[in-house]
Amino acid sequence: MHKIAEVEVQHNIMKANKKLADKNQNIMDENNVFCVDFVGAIGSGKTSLIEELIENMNGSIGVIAGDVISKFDAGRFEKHNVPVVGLNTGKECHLDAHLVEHAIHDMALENIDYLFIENVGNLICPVDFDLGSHMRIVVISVSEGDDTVEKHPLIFQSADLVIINKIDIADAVGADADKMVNDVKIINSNVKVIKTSLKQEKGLKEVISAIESFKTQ
Ligand SMILES: Nc1nc2c(ncn2[C@@H]2O[C@H](COP(=O)(O)OP(=O)(O)OP(=O)(O)O)[C@@H](O)[C@H]2O)c(=O)[nH]1
Ligand SMILES: [Mg+2]
Repeated sequence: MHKIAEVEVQHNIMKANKKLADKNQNIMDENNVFCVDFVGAIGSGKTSLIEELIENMNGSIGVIAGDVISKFDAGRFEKHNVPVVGLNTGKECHLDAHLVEHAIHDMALENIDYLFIENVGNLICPVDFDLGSHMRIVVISVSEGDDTVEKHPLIFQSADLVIINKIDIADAVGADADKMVNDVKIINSNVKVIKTSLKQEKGLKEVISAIESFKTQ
């Protein structure tokens, strides 16, 4: 009995979240804003990637920086002179559509072309929580180990683009980045996978083209 009740509550939460996510996407569509949700492992390079995109993409970008308690990432984005809304989740390990709804009210959507949302670093909790974004990018790095994809298949099923970052240190950590690419393809054969080194500026142009072409699809 206890288990059935749990399943029902979870089902209702997901239904309510999806309704709010659809509402968020409508607001973004009305303002011609293309929204990307960046999820991925802790420390894999989500903030670094968004910082590079801010500096190198055409179009104006606003950022929602999700974090558990700190304001570190929001502070990093502010240094690039873009509008930033910080979102603290407290004990929660992911953003949800309700939190994002509050953040988009604080963002001047009419002044931006792209809204980038950095989710809390985690490969498990964000899987089912649609935020209303048009595209989800999953960022992992070789330093999590080259079995990361096999261990966390669900997040890769939800991805529109997968980035395997820090290839500059693959040998040092004994990781095979090509194995990680193959593992993603087994889980989600249609998704594009790009290997990057944000430290050595490798793969960034490919990421920008992938976002731009997804936007025009
Ligand atoms: N060697 C190497 N280090 C990188 C690369 N990209 C990012 N880093 C470093 O990895 C660390 C974490 O990068 P962040 O961009 O803060 O990662 P994050 O995913 O935003 O981290 P959280 O928000 O804490 O989950 C920083 O010290 C970066 O300088 C890369 O391509 N190669
Ligand atoms: Mg970050």
